[in-house]
Amino acid sequence: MPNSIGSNAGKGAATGTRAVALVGPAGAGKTSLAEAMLFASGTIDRQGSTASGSSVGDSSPEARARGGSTELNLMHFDYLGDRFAIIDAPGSVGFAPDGASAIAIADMAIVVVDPDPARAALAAPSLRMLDELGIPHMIFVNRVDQARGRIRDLLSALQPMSVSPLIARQLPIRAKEAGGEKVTGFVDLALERAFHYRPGSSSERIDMPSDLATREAEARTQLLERLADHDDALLEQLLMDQVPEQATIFADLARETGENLGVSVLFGSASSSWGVRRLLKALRHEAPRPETTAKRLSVTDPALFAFKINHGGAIGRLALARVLGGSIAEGSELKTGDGVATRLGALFSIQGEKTAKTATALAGDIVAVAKADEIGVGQWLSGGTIPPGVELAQPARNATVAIAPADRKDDVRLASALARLAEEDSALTIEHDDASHELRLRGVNDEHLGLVVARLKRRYGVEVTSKPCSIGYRESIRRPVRQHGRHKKQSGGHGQFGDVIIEIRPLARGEGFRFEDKIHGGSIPRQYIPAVEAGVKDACVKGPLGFPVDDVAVTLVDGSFHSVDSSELAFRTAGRIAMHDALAAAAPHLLEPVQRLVVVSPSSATSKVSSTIASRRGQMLGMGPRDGWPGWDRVEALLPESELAGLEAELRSLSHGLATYEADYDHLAELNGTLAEKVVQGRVAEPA
Ligand SMILES: Nc1nc2c(ncn2[C@@H]2O[C@H](COP(=O)(O)OP(=O)(O)OP(=O)(O)O)[C@@H](O)[C@H]2O)c(=O)[nH]1
Ligand SMILES: [Mg+2]
Repeated sequence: MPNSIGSNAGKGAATGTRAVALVGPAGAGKTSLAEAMLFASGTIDRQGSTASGSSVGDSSPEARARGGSTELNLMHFDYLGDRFAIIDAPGSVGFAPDGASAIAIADMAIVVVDPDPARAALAAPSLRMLDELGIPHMIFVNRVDQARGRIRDLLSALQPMSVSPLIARQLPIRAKEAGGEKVTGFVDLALERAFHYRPGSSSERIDMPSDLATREAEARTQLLERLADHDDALLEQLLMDQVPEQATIFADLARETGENLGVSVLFGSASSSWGVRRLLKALRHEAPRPETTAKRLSVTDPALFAFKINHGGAIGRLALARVLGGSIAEGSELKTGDGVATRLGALFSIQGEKTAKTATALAGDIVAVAKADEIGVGQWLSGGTIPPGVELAQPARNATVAIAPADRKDDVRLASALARLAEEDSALTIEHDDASHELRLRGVNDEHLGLVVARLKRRYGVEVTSKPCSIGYRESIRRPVRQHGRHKKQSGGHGQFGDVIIEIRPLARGEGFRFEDKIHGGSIPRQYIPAVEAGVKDACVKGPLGFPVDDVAVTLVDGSFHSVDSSELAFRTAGRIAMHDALAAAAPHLLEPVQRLVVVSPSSATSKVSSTIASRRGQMLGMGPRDGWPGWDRVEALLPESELAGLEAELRSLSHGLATYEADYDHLAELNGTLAEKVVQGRVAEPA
């Protein structure tokens, strides 16, 4: 049945659903490849495209509008009796964290890359992540319909990014055409067969092109020698000049992938359906089975791993999860690692935006679980032993924005909508800033926060205004001052009288606020002294430049009182007046927060990174190779917080989208001159 969700019945039961994650740089063609796989397997009867908005994946209005994935896509297909789940992860940095937990529990991954060797570096983060998590993977070089460079050069550029050796599985067949050469087919080096691409259908077997004979023999020898590194019997055969069995080669290839000994490289074109059936066959024979993954993740009893919470569909809150170690049914009693018991609600299988009810989930299946409010992201649930936790790197959250509902009536709705969005989006956090009273969203980058705002509006009907978060400026003083402050009011009946003399002086950076009382001889009765301190602090909330005051010592040295009219309130007011005037006379100056910044980038971009840091008033602390990342550097610097605005986008644009940073508050530093004047003027212009 076209466009429907295949049933589990009778299929996959023997082998279990294998989950294959599609990862790699933004726009490489992952969602297109998923579509091509659904089409090649006969799951859909027409191949849609992400560009025209007709693909099974990227069905959310946000993804359609962007022309690229904004969230994880899940699909299923059956191919020649084997069942597969596709986990199509967004490549764009702002949305990539949405796929991270799901990738971690996949049986294997396919890194989809562009054929241009100049863009090879874009695959580094994906290859790195898979190696670190120990997830078996292959590489699919997409867009060979447009390839101009040599696949060999691409492989040489990719190899340093991979721990295991790359294994070229195919050789391109090229034909001359106007303006250069074009890939028209491939030689399968394991099968020793040549194929000619036919757009939209399976490739046609052709005779081995005679001009390729030498190249083919060379490339096949390379392939076999690679395999012989881990197969002594094969090595012996090669040394004796014997031709190995096809079955040996395929078994070895499966072992290379399954045990992370080598990374097979296949190529094709997702949008033209080239090489997709070849890839599916490789998956059938070589993708590790869910039992292997259960072992990798130390799963011993039937268990469910929740990798995402979804509020976006019609059914309400759904926990998206993978079943490993056995089957699980609707109504099963399971426990979380904390011992909380939960009864599973209805189970659904997923095909893009469509869901269909299913009673049982078999080992390997990916399902959505309804009414499971106890299930959170990253949790295992099981009736038996709970498997160990899955460790994931936290995404760097480099963007913040202050938001407010456009309509005050939406205050409550905004809070509940944000809670849901944050639950489903692990990279989003919501903060209330006490000093500025701002409601802040923190996320990966501006693009990510833009998506959050778009989702708020579409899903929950809440429109918000957003503005940059205010910077935590402060102020201090430069010189000591002695100041008299008096509050005196005579308005019939009781009057008010408070009179103080204070001395203030600057403290070293970071010492904060200090108050000392040096009253002798009772010029101010003891019970009023805390009120004076409170008044002094009142004046520090907003100093003469408009910001909280820091690093100042205040000594109360003298004063006078009135036996009837003095009160705590009167002394508090006198303290405030004295401090207010003292600060204004003590040469106030501005302090700005400075962050400690760590940038990682490909070495080719490092010098540009340093000049960007310098042009943003940064101070370099150090530069050197990034640990464990050949060809990458790590730059450490101090940078004023106000200079972080737009840094993320600038770093990406100068590094093909690869450089990222992490920043943390370090200290406050003096800010003078025109920059300081601008900040103070801006503060004066702000509404009170
Ligand atoms: N010429 C050509 N274009 C392709 C091919 N595969 C995909 N495209 C186009 O490349 C663009 C991006 O494809 P997607 O499948 O959305 O890329 P993606 O990897 O899913 O991107 P993200 O979701 O943003 O990470 C679309 O316009 C596709 O039509 C291909 O083999 N050849
Ligand atoms: Mg995509």
